[in-house]
Amino acid sequence: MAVWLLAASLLLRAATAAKPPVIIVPGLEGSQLEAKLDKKETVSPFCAKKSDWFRLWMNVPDILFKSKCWVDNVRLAYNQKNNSIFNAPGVETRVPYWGSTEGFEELNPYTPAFKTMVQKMVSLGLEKNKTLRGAPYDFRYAPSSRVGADFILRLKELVEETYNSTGRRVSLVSHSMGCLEVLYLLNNQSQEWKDKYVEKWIPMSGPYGGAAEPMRCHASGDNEGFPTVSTLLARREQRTYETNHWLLPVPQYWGDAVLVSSPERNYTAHDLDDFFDDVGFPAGKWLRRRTQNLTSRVEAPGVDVVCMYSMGVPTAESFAYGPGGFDDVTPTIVNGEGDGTVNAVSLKLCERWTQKGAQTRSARTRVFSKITHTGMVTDEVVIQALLEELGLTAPGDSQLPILV
Ligand SMILES: *[C@@H]1O[C@H](CO)[C@@H](O)[C@H](O)[C@H]1NC(C)=O
Ligand SMILES: *[C@@H]1O[C@H](CO)[C@@H](O)[C@H](O)[C@H]1NC(C)=O
Ligand SMILES: *[C@@H]1O[C@H](CO)[C@@H](O)[C@H](O)[C@H]1NC(C)=O
Ligand SMILES: *[C@@H]1O[C@H](CO)[C@@H](O)[C@H](O)[C@H]1NC(C)=O
Ligand SMILES: *[C@@H]1O[C@H](CO)[C@@H](O)[C@H](O)[C@H]1NC(C)=O
Ligand SMILES: CC(=O)N[C@H]1CO[C@H](CO)[C@@H](O)[C@@H]1O
Repeated sequence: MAVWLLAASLLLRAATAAKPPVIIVPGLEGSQLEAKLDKKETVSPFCAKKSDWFRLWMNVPDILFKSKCWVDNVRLAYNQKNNSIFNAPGVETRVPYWGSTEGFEELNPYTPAFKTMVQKMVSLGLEKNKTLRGAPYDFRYAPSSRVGADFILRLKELVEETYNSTGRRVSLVSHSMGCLEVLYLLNNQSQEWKDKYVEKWIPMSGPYGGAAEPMRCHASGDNEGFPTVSTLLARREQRTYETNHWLLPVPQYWGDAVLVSSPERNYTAHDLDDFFDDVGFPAGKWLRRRTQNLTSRVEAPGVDVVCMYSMGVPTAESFAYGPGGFDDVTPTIVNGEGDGTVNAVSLKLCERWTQKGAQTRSARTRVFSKITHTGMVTDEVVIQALLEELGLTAPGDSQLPILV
């Protein structure tokens, strides 16, 4: 029996040694963030001025019961004069668990995210911190800022380091905005680099051409279901995220679709400057310019790619406002096709990588039905497909135990 087990475990090792290591890159609001405070002033006498490191994202009690303080800690500050973006005064932040999946398996003990996916990968022989790595990041910043650009550099180093330590090319798995981060990295590397280091990329639910939802965030705010947070307060936070500008609808793909309407005006993706003026946030014009050209061409990644996304979930595509303006109001939502968060027009853009001549390495898509945007990282069928694509299980193997 013991000999059997030993033989089996040696076999398993031999089998997994041959499998490429994996790096996971999560999406917007998908990594834990920590903060440390030393503030001169606060928005309310009940907010802490000073504190040691604590969990900022995702801290549900703070979001619910100290919303004002929380928003004033998590928001970014934009200086239009020198076009720079940074944390709110007196707030220092950090992203825990670099290189590991620890910081996004769950966002707090009640909000699991990549946990099931990671557990499956480990059960199939990947080893945490060795052949299974993670790239958590401060999702508020896009690569157009120093913080966001540093993340891209570190991600590149993590790919190289993982390749160096395993002797194998790396497979990248990304979700949602993580797909834009990886696309930005790959588009910025030489073909030699990609051929040397990257085995395969599996982007899941990528918003390649943006989404309609950020329009709502910038117009009136979205409290994302937190009942004690007013939309006005949520808007104060959401408008300042550099990434909520990166995720705006890209004009060349949205055409004349009306994204926001008011009794006075219809706004399409071509009218974003007027939109920002009219909703009372002119700085948005300059924030958008920072991020506008980062990934908007949706250039082929130049690595073997299997683009996964889902359709068939009603997805907000247009927000209608009444005569009361944009402050403290809830718009009427018109739904369209998509995954519940990202619109079809944007998800489907990766199809162009599969066209003849788009890239020399292989490109395919796998389209799922009626699985929500976040459901894509937890759904059993999707995870099974992912494990197959990573070469961790054979197609149709899901029901068989790996060993006895
Ligand atoms: C921009 O100005 C702010 C002060 O208003 C300063 O803290 C920041 O360092 C400046 N950024 C750059 C890149 O110069
Ligand atoms: C992996 O690394 C993280 C961060 O350094 C650490 O917290 C975690 O315990 C490590 N996990 C394993 C299984 O070694
Ligand atoms: C990986 O190894 C190469 C060649 O030895 C070296 O140049 C590079 O700096 C290493 N990269 C990392 C991130 O360790
Ligand atoms: C907005 O577009 C709709 C058609 O999509 C049109 O009926 C309406 O008159 C337009 N509103 C304004 C203010 O132009
Ligand atoms: C982005 O690219 C477009 C088209 O090439 C160009 O017209 C525009 O000036 C660029 N914007 C910025 C801010 O660089
Ligand atoms: C291959 C490539 O495009 N490299 C560029 C990546 O980005 C850095 C910094 O913006 C440039 O200096 C490189 O030329």
